Amino acid sequence: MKKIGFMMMTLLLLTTALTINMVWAGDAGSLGTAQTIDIYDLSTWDGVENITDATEDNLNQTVTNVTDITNVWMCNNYTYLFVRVDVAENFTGNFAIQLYVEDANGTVAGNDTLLYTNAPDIEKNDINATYLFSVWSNGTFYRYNFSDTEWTMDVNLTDTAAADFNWTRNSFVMMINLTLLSSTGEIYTGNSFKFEVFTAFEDESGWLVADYLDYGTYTITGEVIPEFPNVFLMTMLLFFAGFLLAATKKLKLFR
Ligand SMILES: [Ca+2]
Ligand SMILES: [Ca+2]
Repeated sequence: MKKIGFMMMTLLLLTTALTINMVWAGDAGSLGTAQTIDIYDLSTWDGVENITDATEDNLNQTVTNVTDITNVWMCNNYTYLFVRVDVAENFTGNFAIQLYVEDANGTVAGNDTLLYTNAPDIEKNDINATYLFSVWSNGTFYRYNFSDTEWTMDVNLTDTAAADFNWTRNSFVMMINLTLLSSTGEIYTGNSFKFEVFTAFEDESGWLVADYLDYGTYTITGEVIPEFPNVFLMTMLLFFAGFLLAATKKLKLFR
């Protein structure tokens, strides 16, 4: 009897160990939290999970820790995806924060090409990225899509309500309308996509990738774009009202 107990205990421990180790190479983790963020208030991130990136793993060592990613946070509410990138030191100089994502609708294939490829140790993206959201320290914010053989700017997000960003010391926050993540413009709870976050820095040779968070997976969580259910509800109510009217007429309740 003792033997069986011991065997079961060993099996349980083995299973636990295997489960913990079942993270594929490159996969940094999974996120999915429904929460509304004020991009100007970091305390609104309380309770949101994040993924830790190694410190001092900057690919280009001439670049300071300004671009050394330490933590990546992600959550969504019914309209926006919120992304927060923490770095080791206060952002200064010319930098870029870049979010590569797969099509949240899962229909349009992307590519593993990077916009900035001249970093010494990285040539390719781990994921099949369809969209790239890039913000530069000069205030420009663009969405790119991968068409044919290259990344093409397709939406200028700089002065639109569809997206916004803010950075405070070493935390960078961006918000992106959920429809911008999907090739059909439609997105639902449970849709998931792989993402990667890169930081880039400009020196005399041009833009260089400085650090990246190897891919993670994000799952859209909570109620999404409530305009759709409301329209559905209104239609159903109208239909029901019409049905009631027809029924009462037929029953000659109205004379
Ligand atoms: Ca890092
Ligand atoms: Ca890294």
